[in-house]
Amino acid sequence: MNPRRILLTGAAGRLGSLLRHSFAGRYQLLRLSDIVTLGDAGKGEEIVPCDLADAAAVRALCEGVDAIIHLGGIPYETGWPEMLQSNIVGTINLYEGARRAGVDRVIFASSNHATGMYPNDRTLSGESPPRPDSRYGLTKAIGEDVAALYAYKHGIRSLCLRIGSCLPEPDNRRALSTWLSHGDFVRLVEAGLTADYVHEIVYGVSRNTRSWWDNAAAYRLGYEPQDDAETYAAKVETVELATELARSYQGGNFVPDEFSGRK
Ligand code: NAI
Ligand code: 15L
Repeated sequence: MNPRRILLTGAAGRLGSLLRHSFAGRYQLLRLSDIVTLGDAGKGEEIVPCDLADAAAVRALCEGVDAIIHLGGIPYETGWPEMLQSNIVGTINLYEGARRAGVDRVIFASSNHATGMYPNDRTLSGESPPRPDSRYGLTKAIGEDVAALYAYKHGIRSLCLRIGSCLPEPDNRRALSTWLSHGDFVRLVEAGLTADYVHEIVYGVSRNTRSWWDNAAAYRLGYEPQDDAETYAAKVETVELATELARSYQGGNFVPDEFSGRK
């Protein structure tokens, strides 16, 4: 299926702006939503401001689209109340809105921080159970389960992307493993918009030589990454994270923050 009407949440953010730019003029409708300002609507765009924590508003937001790319939420560690509202309640509202509106598919921006407490010498896949490194990572693990509920019980195709580090270039040694180039991010979302699946969890990562993640499931969906962080190795290999804990676990700097466990 080729969706024609797409809702993009978190559209004002870093990744949302990237997709807005890449998708401009390519779909019958690109509905852009965020709690912060999005500027003027371009051709084929519709701007619908919305707080994801507002169930009624999210229900209306989901009406009349075929596919949703759900990027909206807080992308860093903060307190429970904010995490609960924007990331957990927000994602539940989004899937419930999608169900009521009969939306075909949702692509959910999960994060590598859902599995950040695995050490760097482990190779993971989308089937690896969560080991969140933070409240933030836990909200993403919960989002993956919300996606499973609505996929298997309500028939909404759900693709969860455990995104690594989506940056113009890798900026440190860790990112040589976790980098997702901007071009590959767009390619991964494009694959998710057309592929056939029920519920899949894959990593959002480029074809990095040093990747910690086996992304065969994403390749089966048609994702063909074209970039490898190794191209930048000479530039960033010596740029190390500050602590031993951050260097040892996949979650990097999220791990030492508030850490009180076994070293
Ligand atoms: P961002 O912070 O630039 O964009 C997120 C957007 O969500 C913001 O524009 C914000 O206003 C909006 N938002 C926050 N709370 C909201 C609410 N209650 N209602 C409506 N909108 C709300 O973050 P970025 O980097 O673009 O990330 C997009 C998504 O991808 C996030 O869900 C993030 O957790 C995930 N992700 C991003 C990674 C990256 O490398 N940038 C890595 C892993 C996951
Ligand atoms: C994330 O989930 C964050 O949203 C992003 O800002 C980066 O920290 C990224 O993970 C990462 O792990 O590099």
